[in-house]
Amino acid sequence: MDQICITNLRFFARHGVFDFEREKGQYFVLSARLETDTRAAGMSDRLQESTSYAEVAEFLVDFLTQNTYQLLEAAAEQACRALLLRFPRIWGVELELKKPDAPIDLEFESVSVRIRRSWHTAYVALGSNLGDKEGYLRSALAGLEGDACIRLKRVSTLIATAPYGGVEQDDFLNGVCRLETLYTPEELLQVLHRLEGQAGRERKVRWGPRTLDLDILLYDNIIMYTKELTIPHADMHRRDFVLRPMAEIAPYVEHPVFHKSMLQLWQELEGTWS
Ligand code: A4P
Ligand code: MG
Repeated sequence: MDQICITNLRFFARHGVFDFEREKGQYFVLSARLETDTRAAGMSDRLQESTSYAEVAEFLVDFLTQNTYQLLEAAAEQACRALLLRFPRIWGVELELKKPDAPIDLEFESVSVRIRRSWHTAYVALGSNLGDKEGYLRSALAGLEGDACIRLKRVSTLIATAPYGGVEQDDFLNGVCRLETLYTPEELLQVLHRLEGQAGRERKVRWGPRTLDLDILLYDNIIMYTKELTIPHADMHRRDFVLRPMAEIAPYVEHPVFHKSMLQLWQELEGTWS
């Protein structure tokens, strides 16, 4: 992706673990690479189609002088988050925060923390088969939309589906959505669990009836398998109630393990792929 770079911006602030650092303050030096698409501005020569580096520089300095952190790690983390929330054209940022006068009794040029943070694209499956099914799904979507670190981009048609998995139960209402998020997969899962909790979800029977089930299907192109999380969702390629709505909103998105598009996986499941 294209980059707009700000190099060695110097400002006075009060970050540090020691009391004297927070009382006296010291100079910090910041560099940022803003990941954004500059093509439109490059062709039109209009600032409205880009992000003003002056505005970004002022925003970062204001943020880092108005807030105080013990650690460079925290200052960098929070500054990246604030920046990505404030400037919608910036997809990612690499930020280095240097402390040239860090309290170390040795000769050195500076110490620094450098991190890269960005938005991520995730697909989430929604399901309900108890009570006001549509109401539960709509409030879950509203909950996602209301979270500052999530941008809900697209929601599939909600479809009624027969229960899958061998447990005798009421029909489900299912759908999927595409979102952009600043959360890691683990943090996103926590948000989903919180929304399930708000819908009064009780975990009694595996694959059994539930007011609300929210599963992460895909998260960028990552493949992960931990005690907490399997991404891509381990069973998505066998589920019509996932692949049908995915084929609607993301037909050409590729499954990172099988290297097949959502449309192809769905057609294969239906037996119509030729
Ligand atoms: N977990 C691992 N990977 C993921 C992931 N990618 N996304 C872990 C979300 N969670 C993931 O889930 C148990 C644990 O799975 C989580 O704590 C998380 O750490 P759960 O929702 O608490 O338990 P569950 O309902 O027993 O399992 P699960 O896997 O959510 O159920 P399923 O597989 O989603 O099946 N039929 C139709 N037609 N439509 C449905 O929506 N849903 C189910 C539930 C069965 N049959 C259905 C439907
Ligand atoms: Mg689940």
